[in-house]
Amino acid sequence: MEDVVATYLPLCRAMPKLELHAHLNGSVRPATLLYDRLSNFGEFVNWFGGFCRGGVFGFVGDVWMVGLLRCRELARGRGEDCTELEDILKKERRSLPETFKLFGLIRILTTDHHVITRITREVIEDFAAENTIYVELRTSPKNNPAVGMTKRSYMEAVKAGMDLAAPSSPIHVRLLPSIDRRETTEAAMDTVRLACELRKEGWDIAGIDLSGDPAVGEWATFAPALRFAREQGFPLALHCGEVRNSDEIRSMLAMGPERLGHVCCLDDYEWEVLLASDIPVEVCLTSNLATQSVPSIEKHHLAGLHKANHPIAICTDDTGIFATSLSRELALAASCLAVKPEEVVALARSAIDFAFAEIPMKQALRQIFDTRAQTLV
Ligand code: 6MZ
Repeated sequence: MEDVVATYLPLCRAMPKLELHAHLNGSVRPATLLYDRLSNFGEFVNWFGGFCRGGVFGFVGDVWMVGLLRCRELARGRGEDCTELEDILKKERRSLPETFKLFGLIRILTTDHHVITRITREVIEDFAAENTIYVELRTSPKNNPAVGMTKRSYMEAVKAGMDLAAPSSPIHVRLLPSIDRRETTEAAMDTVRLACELRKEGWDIAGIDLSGDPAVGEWATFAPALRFAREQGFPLALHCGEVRNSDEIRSMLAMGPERLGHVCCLDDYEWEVLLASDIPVEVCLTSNLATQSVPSIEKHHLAGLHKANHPIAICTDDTGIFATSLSRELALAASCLAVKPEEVVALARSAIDFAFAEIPMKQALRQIFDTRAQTLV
């Protein structure tokens, strides 16, 4: 399989792409989490360049560096956690509970506003570097009184990272605030209220996501916030069926969200309802394999969705923790489906149809996509 993936990779790297399912903290560079020498040196050069240029750049560089030093302090102060983090990161496959343990460990290192700004910038730069032209970046706004963080200040730190990345990264980035399944109804409502406020202030909020450990939380807890989000005009992207939970899967299908993520563990009836619904599915192959939500790539439901002509978008989920990229996910999908190069391009292009964007933005994306893809196949 890897040989076949390799044959598709050059095309998939060169192709313009859209990412519709990427979690900020799951897409963090492992080098940034673990602070290897290269990354520190790169950051130093970055800072020094800014310092020498002086003015605003110097100031931004200084702020950055202070954040970085505090980060290192965090990593050093939690040596034990970092070792565990490194060990879990090294594994090619890990169960869902282990994956969520990993998210908890990452969270310990990414509490600071400066770190959130830095990882946002890096994640955007990484997507832009592989020719991604549009990304809907999800993240759950977090309160953390210990560092004076509120859900709003968390989102402002994310926005600062977007602004820093913007001059060097030709990519359209939009935000999808996430409701975390661990949250109470009130906390989930707070996230939707914040999304409303930010949108009113002119932020580009694409919609609302529901994510988090699928073993935690009840549909009845977050459904009111999802309904409220919908009343406010936000499209919904729900993580669905990462584990067997028939009541929840059926409630989600009945709600008819604008997109569903994963849909790995549906029974025959739910599968039929999904196919009849035409709800686009965000397919995250490496993630599903790594977390053992599917038994093997050969048994992944991507082939079934494709055969049924069901709308799909190939996505990464968490590039950092699953050591993947959007190019690789598309190459993997192309290998599974054994499609021709022009069909791979069509698959990537079809994500425009399922983006949470208005018609003019979709038209602009099609134009950019077609201009950049015309010489490829
Ligand atoms: C469910 C996931 C996920 O929000 O802190 N997250 N939720 N299933 C998945 N597939 C394996 N991958 C990521 O990003 C990290 C958070 O995104 C959710 C989890 O809640 C994780 O803690 P943010 O930026």
